[in-house]
Amino acid sequence: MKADAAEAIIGILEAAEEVALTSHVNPDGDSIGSLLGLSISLVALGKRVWAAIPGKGILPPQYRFMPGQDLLVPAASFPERCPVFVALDCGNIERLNSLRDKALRAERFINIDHHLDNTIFAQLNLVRPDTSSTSEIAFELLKEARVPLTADVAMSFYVGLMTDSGRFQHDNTNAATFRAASELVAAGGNPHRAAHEVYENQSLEYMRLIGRTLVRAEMVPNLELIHSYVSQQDLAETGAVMEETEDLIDILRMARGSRIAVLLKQLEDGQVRVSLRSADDVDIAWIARKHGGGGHQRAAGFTSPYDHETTLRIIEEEFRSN
Ligand SMILES: [Mn+2]
Repeated sequence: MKADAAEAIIGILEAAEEVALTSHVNPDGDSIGSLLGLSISLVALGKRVWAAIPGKGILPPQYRFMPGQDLLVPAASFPERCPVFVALDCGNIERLNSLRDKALRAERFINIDHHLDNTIFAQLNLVRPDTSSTSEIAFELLKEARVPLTADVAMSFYVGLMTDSGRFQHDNTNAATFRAASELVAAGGNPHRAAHEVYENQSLEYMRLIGRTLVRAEMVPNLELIHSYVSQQDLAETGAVMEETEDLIDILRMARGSRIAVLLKQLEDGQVRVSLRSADDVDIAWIARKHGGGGHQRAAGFTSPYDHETTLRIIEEEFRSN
């Protein structure tokens, strides 16, 4: 851990009486896990905490078992000028969505993240791309501050590690990830419950959506690229909600012969959210960056103003000309 940034952040959090914390818009398990784990800890230390998911503020259904979610408040209820504002798992400031301006107005603006392409947008930036997850960084931070780890906090961070490491299978998983996971489980994190709630407790509506998405999947053999899409009509007809589709891309990318997976999700406003995954040595982050998004070398995304067919054509062209 970058000692100076971590130390400075610990000092600020220890001194603070009020802290605002946020995940990124359309939050994943790591963003939520780090948000809830830190929020529970700060409340236990007697701080006034504002914790929110920016944008629509919806906690995805597969995370509704998580401790600390009663601490979540609407993003709009954040004070105009927060004494301390902590952005979690946000690679760039746009990920703060509706909370961007309040973050910039905060007296102290802190960025805790593990994305390689983090734009270092805050006053204090603790960015560790060598770490499995933001939850792992938050866990290390609390350890360094000698804050006691409760079972609820351990469970929150464990969910972050589990989801961002792809159940300890992605290439960001190393001995340090398992050491952190081991400590979290020893402190009360429950691996069986976490896996069951997040991965094996899907709605039948979402399972039907998975079916549709796989039925229409297509392979572009010369690019070793598999793609599919989800439309608003699919959501309406199956009854699934977009927030529960986080792992859909990981099902798509299992197909033999694919080294790149592209999932296009039509948003309510007609824009298309693009998720990209790749295998081995294929870097896909550059495409996401080029189109205003970001992410990791093998897991990235961006939002496209075009429909899914045009967006797919653009992506294929990028790979062909690269
Ligand atoms: Mn993350």
